[in-house]
Amino acid sequence: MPNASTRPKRGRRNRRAPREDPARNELVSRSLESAQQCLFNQDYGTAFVHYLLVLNLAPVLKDFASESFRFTLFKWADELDSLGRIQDLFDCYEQALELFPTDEVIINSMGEHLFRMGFRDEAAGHFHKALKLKPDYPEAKENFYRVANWLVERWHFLMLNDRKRNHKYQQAIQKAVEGGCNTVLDIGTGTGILGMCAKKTGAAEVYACELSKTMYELACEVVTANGMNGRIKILHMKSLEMEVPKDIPKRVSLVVTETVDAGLFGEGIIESLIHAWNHLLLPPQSTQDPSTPPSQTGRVIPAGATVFGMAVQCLEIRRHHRLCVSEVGGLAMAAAGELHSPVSCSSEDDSTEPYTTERLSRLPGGYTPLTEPFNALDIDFNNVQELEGLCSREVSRVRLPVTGEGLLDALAVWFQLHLDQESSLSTGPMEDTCWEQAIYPVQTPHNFPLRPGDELIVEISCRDAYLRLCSVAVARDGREFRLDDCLDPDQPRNNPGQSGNPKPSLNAEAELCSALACLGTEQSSGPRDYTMLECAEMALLNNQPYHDSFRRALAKLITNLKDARSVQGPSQGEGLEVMPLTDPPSGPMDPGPDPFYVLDVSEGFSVLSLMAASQGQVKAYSSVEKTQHQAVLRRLAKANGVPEEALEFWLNQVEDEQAVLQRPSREKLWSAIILDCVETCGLVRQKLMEKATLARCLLEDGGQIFPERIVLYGMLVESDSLLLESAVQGQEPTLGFNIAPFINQFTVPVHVFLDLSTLQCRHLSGSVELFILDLMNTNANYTNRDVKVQASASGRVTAVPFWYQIHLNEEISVSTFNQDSHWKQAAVVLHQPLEVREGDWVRLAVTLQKSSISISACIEDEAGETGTVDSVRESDQ
Ligand code: 44T
Repeated sequence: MPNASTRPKRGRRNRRAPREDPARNELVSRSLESAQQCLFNQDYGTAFVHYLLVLNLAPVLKDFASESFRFTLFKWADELDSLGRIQDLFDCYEQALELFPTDEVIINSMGEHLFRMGFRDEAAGHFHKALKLKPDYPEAKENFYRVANWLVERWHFLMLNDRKRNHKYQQAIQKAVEGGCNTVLDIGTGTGILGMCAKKTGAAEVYACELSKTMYELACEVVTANGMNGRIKILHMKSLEMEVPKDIPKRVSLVVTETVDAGLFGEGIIESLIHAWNHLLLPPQSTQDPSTPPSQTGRVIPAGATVFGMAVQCLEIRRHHRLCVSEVGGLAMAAAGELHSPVSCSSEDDSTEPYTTERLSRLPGGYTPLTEPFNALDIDFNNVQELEGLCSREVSRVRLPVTGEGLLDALAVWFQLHLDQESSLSTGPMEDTCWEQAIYPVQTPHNFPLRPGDELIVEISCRDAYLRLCSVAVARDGREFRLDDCLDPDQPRNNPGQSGNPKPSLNAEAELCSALACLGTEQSSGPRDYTMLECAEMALLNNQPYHDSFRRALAKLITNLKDARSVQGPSQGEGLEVMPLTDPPSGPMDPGPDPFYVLDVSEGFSVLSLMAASQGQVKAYSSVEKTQHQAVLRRLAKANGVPEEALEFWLNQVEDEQAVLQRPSREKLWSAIILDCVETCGLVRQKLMEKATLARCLLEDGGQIFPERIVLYGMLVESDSLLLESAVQGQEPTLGFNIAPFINQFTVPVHVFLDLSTLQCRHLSGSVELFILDLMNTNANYTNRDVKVQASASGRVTAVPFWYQIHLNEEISVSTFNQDSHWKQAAVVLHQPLEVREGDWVRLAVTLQKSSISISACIEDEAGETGTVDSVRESDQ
């Protein structure tokens, strides 16, 4: 295979013996022929080698062969990928890029492979490069926007826009530096802001470390742009890897850090500070000898934190973490067994997180406090013994008086960060803060209503450096009822006398009885068996209107198809009660009517295939992949009287070569194909239209794709909060530093995972149809559309949130914007706000390229025409 080292020689030979070399020409043309033949035979590996040879020997053919070469490369790369030959895969891309160094398609595709393999930074670099080469290249744009969110998380913008927070940190640092702490280390510097504060206030030496490559590079750019290059030493490493004198010459007198997440410890601050105290900081000020000057002692900003918790009832949290319905789309759910979200503080399972995060004040439907906020923990970051002892501390139990009535859905947690003795920041739900709160959901499947007079017993511990809060029991009428069966029953209790009594009191009310019927008191059988569903999968399963719509639409289709068959005359075995659910070519035993074939290609866990199978005379194919999820569907099938053979998991058969393509075989085609068209985040699924085109070719006459059509709706809004998380706002420098232009390179125009019902915004128009995607007739689709919308109020249009009406058939549709939805909404944030007056007509130019939407907005003049340059106020994204 030619490689870089052979090229100079080729170059020299080319000069001496150019084109007419007949032997070479012969080789080129034979290789080209072989390449084409191999391509035709789908032998991509050999085709690729031939193409490499051809194009290295005859670069003039590059234009002619580039398309086939790329095609071959991508096919071969996919094969190498599935074979796990990762090094070979990247070698192929390197070779391809030697031939086509500025080919944005190859660069972008290599980025996609890198991304899939978890090399996000490198992937982002490729997408960025592809985009620079071709700024309107939709795939690269979409990819870059997707990774930008990962690389520079949105909270960076929120934090930099939070002036109160910036000033408090600045003041605390200034006071410490002026008080004598003159050597500083900024752990997790992000954009470099706290390190720059320390330098500006006169610290002699400032060091900063940052583990993210993108953020490290950004910090270097920012520090240079602010004239501090060489005056702050930035290291691309995790603080835990830093050593004195290898990375910094000597121990520092001040560590500043904001490596805290909504749950305080999730960014590893405990570990980082223990390490810093042991290896990077000067010894702390001793209480015996408080006269040691600050320059010779160590301290940390923030100095400590107080963690608060509160029990809440919240339907929105509940429906994302546990099953709330007993029936879904006509299927009884009891047989599903226990279903959990992957958020659990009691589980030992590595795939679970102890908490998730939400901004409580913006949760749709709100929340009801069931207890007063309680103090869960106090921690002193300047006391290394306390930090070290945290994880070995006994589990502490607190008894909280219940003050509100309702179901216990979660413990919400927030904290006060004490920057120093005088100043602190709070992340509480009642504050005007950009912070989210940590949510520890309760996953017990029982509905146990708490009421004033009860006591909630919560255990607080610190394991794997995470703070864990677990509601374990409720005390009522002198008895304790366990909430968490996952506790080890063999472990001694603090008060075995009470909780050891297995019998609940006899005078309990009906409500309590039913709740207790399923509540183990002490006879818990140890860790229960449960199946894990992602939060969005859980919310989907709880979405009854969605499943009911599908049930009706499927029933209607099957009825129509049955009618059509009866008009066409009886087919083999028609009318028999028993349906044959063996594969169609199953031979002479096949007595019943042909089943209808339904394929569900939804991503993740979906019961739609089972719902289809439960219609009778249907053979359904599910795309559910996880063995545990398949087991749930099998259990549900059995319990709901669906014959085992009526439901198949086609992904199980992929290895069985052609199995997928053969089904349904004979002349049969699919009666229905269910496509999962909108992602939970609020975007159209990638490659949806390609899938629809393919699906349409596989349908029988009268068959249907679900959904058949999607209509995109949007509205004009003025939302400052969307702006705050999309870019550093305003012309003013951040704390006097020039940061915005650098971080704002990572601004993305489309925001996802929004809750439009609670988004802080003013509506400046009603909702308007933006776009139609016709899945049954993909040729009818367009990529651009101009939409006129009239402003219903004056204001600044900063964004166009959008959502979908998903039409299953002519009559039945579901919206991605309603309170039961498992979907969130998305919004295009305009590059520049557009001033509108009530009654103005705004023209939105909507583009949907691939699955990425872009919208630009401008005012139309009174005649309804787009105005002249002067009269048009224009904004695009
Ligand atoms: N998010 C807050 C968490 N790092 C902030 O790479 C608040 C979330 C949030 N570098 C909504 C609102 C808000 N050594 O760039 C990151 C990270 C880096 C380290 C070197 C270490 N030991 C670490 C640990 C982390 O520090 C930076 C900041 S972490 C802050 C997390 C507005 N949602």
